[in-house]
Amino acid sequence: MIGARLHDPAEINNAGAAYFHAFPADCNDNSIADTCDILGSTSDDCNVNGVPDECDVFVPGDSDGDGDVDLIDFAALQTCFTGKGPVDLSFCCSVFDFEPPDDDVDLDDYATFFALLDGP
Ligand SMILES: [Ca+2]
Ligand SMILES: [Ca+2]
Ligand SMILES: [Ca+2]
Ligand SMILES: [Ca+2]
Repeated sequence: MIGARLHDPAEINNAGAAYFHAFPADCNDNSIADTCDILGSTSDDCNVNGVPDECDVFVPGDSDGDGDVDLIDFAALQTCFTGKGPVDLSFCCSVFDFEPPDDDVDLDDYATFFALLDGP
């Protein structure tokens, strides 16, 4: 907070000013606003939720982080499908590399995904 008293030599009204500057969200504590992390490519945001992906908490199979495993996630799985790896998976695609993770999204992962599918 920065404050400045009004010019009030007689100190009649004892007025002042206060300014509050809220620091923008910085979930990864790198002293760069998260929106700047994403815009400047310091951080990826593969699920386009405005939160750097390293701060997102992903559930296996839930690529968009909305709490379900549905056909939207299935569409994402299809774009992530690699066949037998290992390959360098993006953060969003790594949610489809089910246990035991082996750095690919292949038919084994595909089968596990369908066991988790619970949404429309
Ligand atoms: Ca940040
Ligand atoms: Ca994100
Ligand atoms: Ca989902
Ligand atoms: Ca895999």
